Amino acid sequence: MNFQLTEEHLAVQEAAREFAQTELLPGVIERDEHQKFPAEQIKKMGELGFLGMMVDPKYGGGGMDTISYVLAMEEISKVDASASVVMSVNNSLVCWGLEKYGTEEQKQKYLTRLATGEIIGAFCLSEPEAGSDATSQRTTAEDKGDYYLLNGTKNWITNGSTASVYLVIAQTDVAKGHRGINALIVERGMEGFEIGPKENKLGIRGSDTHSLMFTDVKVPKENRIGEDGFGFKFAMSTLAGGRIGIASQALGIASGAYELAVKYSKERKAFGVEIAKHQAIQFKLADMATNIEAARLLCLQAAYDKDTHADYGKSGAMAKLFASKVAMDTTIEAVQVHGGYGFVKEYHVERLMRDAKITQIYEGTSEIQKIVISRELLK
Ligand code: COS
Repeated sequence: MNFQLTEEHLAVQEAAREFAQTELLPGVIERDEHQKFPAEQIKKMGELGFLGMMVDPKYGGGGMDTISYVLAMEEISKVDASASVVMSVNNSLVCWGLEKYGTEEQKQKYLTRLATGEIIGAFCLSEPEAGSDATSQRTTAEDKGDYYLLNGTKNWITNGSTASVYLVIAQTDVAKGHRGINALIVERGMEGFEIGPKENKLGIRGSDTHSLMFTDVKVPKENRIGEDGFGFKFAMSTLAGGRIGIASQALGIASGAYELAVKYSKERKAFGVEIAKHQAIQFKLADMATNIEAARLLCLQAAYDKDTHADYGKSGAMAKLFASKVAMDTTIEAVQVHGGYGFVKEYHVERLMRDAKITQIYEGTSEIQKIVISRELLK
């Protein structure tokens, strides 16, 4: 076993840290408050290669491994989880899904621009009545010969109004159940495709979350990903990797809050000494650091499994389940360490606490992760 990061890994980590501190930190509080999408920052992230990190360079990507991606996600998420969810969706759901399962034409047409961040993508599975129960798709993609007629509504779609390319999961043949589901590439601007109002969220408020409506949208057959009926497996397989991204996001939210708590506890005095000298604070920091280290190891394990072509369904689900709990627990404690200052926006930890919650919900709730893990255990 070798726990040593390579020179390349350390360089990626440093570049992400530098970017987060210099480009994302200024304005993060205001973007959260006003629900402002970090458009300029996302553009720069694309230019720096953070939006297509693992994509083959021949399609415009960085050709990096999943470990690099985890390290970068942690650094970006320490500061701005609204930016890191864009990064996670574009890298692990959209780019990875297209590179793994798309045709050469689809890759040339879409992946090359998505990997460089020239455009960003969205992944559209959730519906008003299909979140965890992902096979219950009400959105239909009726087979009309050389095109699909797409009708339905998708909910809570990250990059909802900023994406140019949407991977949409829809039911073609109800009788075939999950084997009758397809994944279609839908372009922004296709006739009948409407973007609904922006969600007013508890956390990741800078990210752009919308419902989407499709009314008789004609999607050409060549925009289907994989064979007819492959859509559900496409979604499951893609989400398995997506969970490593969200686990790393949760890890970053936790480590960001922890670093702020350490800093504050060395500055703030109570009863004549820095609060870091009180055991009540020391024990909190010890718990936070231990949990974060364990979450980081689970994230890196899942990334390593993916990079070595081992099965990463279970390790990715474990990483997400654990890291998202650590994010929640750590941010709550970081607010506590900050006392009254933790409750106001200027100190960042209340935002991180609000941001943490979504990591236990999206890309499979914690309860879904337990289903995935226990099924693997009992196979
Ligand atoms: N990769 C590839 N295929 C997979 C897979 C994976 N990781 N997981 C499941 N599949 C396949 C199965 O092999 C099965 O195919 P066959 O019937 O041809 O063998 C098919 O998908 C259905 O799998 P399963 O029977 O396990 O489906 P269930 O309906 O029991 O659902 C859960 C399984 C609950 C795990 C799934 O619905 C799920 O992950 N739900 C959460 C979805 C989610 O993350 N929603 C959030 C929205 S995105 S923000």
